[in-house]
Amino acid sequence: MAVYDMTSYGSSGFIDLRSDTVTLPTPAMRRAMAEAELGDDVYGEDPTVNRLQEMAAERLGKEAALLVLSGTMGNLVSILTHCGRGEEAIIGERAHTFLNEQGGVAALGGIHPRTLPDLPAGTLDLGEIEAAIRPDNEHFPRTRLICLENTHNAAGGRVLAPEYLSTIGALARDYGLKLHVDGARLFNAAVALDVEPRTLAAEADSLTFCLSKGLACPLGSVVVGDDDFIAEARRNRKLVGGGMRQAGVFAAAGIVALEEMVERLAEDHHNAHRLAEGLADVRGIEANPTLVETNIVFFDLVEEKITPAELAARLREGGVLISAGRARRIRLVTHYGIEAIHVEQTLHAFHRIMESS
Ligand code: TLP
Repeated sequence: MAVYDMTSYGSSGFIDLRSDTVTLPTPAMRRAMAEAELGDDVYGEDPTVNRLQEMAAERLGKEAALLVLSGTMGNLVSILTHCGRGEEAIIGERAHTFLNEQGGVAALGGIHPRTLPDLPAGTLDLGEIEAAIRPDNEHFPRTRLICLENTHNAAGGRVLAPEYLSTIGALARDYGLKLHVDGARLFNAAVALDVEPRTLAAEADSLTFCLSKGLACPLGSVVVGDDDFIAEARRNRKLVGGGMRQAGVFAAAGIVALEEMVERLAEDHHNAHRLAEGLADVRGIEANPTLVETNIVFFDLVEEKITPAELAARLREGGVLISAGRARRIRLVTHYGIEAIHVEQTLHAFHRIMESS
């Protein structure tokens, strides 16, 4: 059920499937933002930020939490906190932190990423991780960290289950390593698996989740961990310019998100599944609905007479926005702002374009 009024939702008027980052704050968020009690958060005195951090720590089953500006900042600050210069982090070669964060951990932290192939389910192979852990030898960087992503964006929003996370957590402990989870869409994973978010955070020494994706806040992510980790992460947040003052203006939206926006993610997952099902019937397109676990759908444009850019341009004329570069594998994302009717309209536009090409 929609909790917003489409006439006042967004300004583009498009069915925007480029990302769940395009979501706009709900009316309740806007009200909470306008009315938020504020203070200087560098002094730790913003009551709204403090409340959001307490709620987040509690929901994720950790001692403490830290509000940051973005998922990228949350991952950077976390990895800087775990690893020193010249130390190594094991990470998937299609992980957002490796692919899409400008190599910030190397550029700003001198941290050496050791990449491994991500498996189709968004996991890293246990044996490959173990083989990548460096022995103590002066030739090698020291391995400090394993990074996972849940849900895994480039794998198509696949979820990492608690059993897998336990196995990797145990491996990390055996070797004295830390585990960081990029949980930009952790709440999508929790809803899809029907588990408490804390179950998916239990093995992580640090975890970042985003408020500004499916949860529809205008900005913000939260890092959770134990008290010592968060104290150090707070220093690193300041180092990268992320010390904020009256940040309660957007933390207030985060509180509404945690209270009101989590359960409705199931609707996005349902819409994504229906979208993939419909796309599987479109000529010139291959899609597999059985792989859709959350709000991300990938499809392959196998019809060679049309390029991804042409498809995007023609969909745009039909009122649908998608992100398409050169790759014939294209991502669509459902979110607060996409209703069942928009999925049907999108499928209609696909049929029209592909059947005339
Ligand atoms: N992902 C964005 C783009 O950067 C690709 C998107 O549209 O999906 N971790 C994961 C798994 C992400 O998907 C993203 C954003 C981030 C971290 C970074 O979050 P922000 O954009 O808040 O820095």
